[in-house]
Amino acid sequence: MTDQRWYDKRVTNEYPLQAIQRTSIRQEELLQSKLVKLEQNINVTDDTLKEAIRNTEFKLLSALEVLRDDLIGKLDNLQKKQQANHNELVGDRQTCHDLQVELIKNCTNQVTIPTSCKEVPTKVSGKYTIQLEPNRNIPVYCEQGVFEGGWIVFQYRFNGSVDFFRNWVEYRNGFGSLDGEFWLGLEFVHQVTSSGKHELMVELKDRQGNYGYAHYDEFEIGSESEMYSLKKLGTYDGTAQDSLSTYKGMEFSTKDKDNDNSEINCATRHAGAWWYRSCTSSNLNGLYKNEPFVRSKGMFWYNFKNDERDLALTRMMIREVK
Ligand SMILES: [Ca+2]
Repeated sequence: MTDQRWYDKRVTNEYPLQAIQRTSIRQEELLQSKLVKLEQNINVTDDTLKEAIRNTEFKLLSALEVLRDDLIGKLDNLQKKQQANHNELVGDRQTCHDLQVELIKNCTNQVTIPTSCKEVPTKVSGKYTIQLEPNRNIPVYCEQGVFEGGWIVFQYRFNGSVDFFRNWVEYRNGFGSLDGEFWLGLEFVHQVTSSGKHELMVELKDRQGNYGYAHYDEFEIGSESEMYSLKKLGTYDGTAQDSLSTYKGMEFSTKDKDNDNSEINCATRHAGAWWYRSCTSSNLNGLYKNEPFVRSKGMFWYNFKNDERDLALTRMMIREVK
C-alpha cells in the first residue's frame, strides 16, 4: 500500500469517529441544556408554588384576621347589649322597687284608720272603722251631718226592732246592728270617754214629732269595776231640758245587776237599764212603744215635756273635745 492510500484510509477511518464524538458532545450539550431548562422550570414551578402557598397563607391569615375582628366586634356588641340589658334590668328593678315603696306608702296611707268619727275625713254619716288603740279596730256608726258631725253614736232607737230589756253582759258588750237599732256597749263607751275629754249629745223625738236635744259638754263613764258609773257629766245646754244631771255619779244598773239606791230593782221597774238612783226621770233604754201603756216602763225623758211620754226616737252619741 502506498502512503497516500494509507493516509486516505486512515482519514476515512478516523472521520466517522470524530463525527460520532462531535454528535455525542452536541447531544450531551443538548441534554445538558434541557436539564438546565428543566431545572429552571422546576425552580420556576417551585417558586410559583411557594408564591401560591404564601399568597394562600396570606389570604387565609387575612381572612382569619377579618373573621377574628368580626367575631371580636360581635362579641363586643353582645357584651354591650348584655351590659345595656343588665343596666335596663337594674333600672327596671329600681323602678319596681320604687313602685313597691310607693304602693306600700299609698296602702299605708289608705289603711290609716281614724281614731274617732271626728277624724273621719268625709261628711257622710254611716258605718266606719275607728282604731281605739293599735291593732284594735272597732266598727261604729258616725253621725257626720248634725251638730258639725264627728259623733260616735252609741245608742240608737227608732223602730222598736231590737229588744233593749237586756242583762248586764249584753249592756257591757253591746247588741243590735249598726244598720238598725243598737247599743254599742258600756265597755266601749268607757274606754273611749276615759281616753280623753268627750261631750255627750242626746237627741229625742216624741210620737207627735216634737224634736229636742240635750247636750253636755263633758261625759265619761267609769270602768266595769266602777259599775260603769256616770263619772263625769258637764254643763247642759239644749232644747230637751236636762233629765240626766241628777244621776251623775250613779252606777249603771240592769235587771240582773241592781246598783241603784232604791229598795226595789229600778231596772225591772222601768223595764230598762240606766244610771238609776231611786229611780229616774230618764229611761231611754225602756220599752219601745210601751203598749199597753204602763207608767214608767217606756222610753222617756221627763223634763222634755214634763211627762213620761213614749218617745219614738232616741239617739245618744259622743264626740271627743280638743
Ligand atoms: Ca235597788
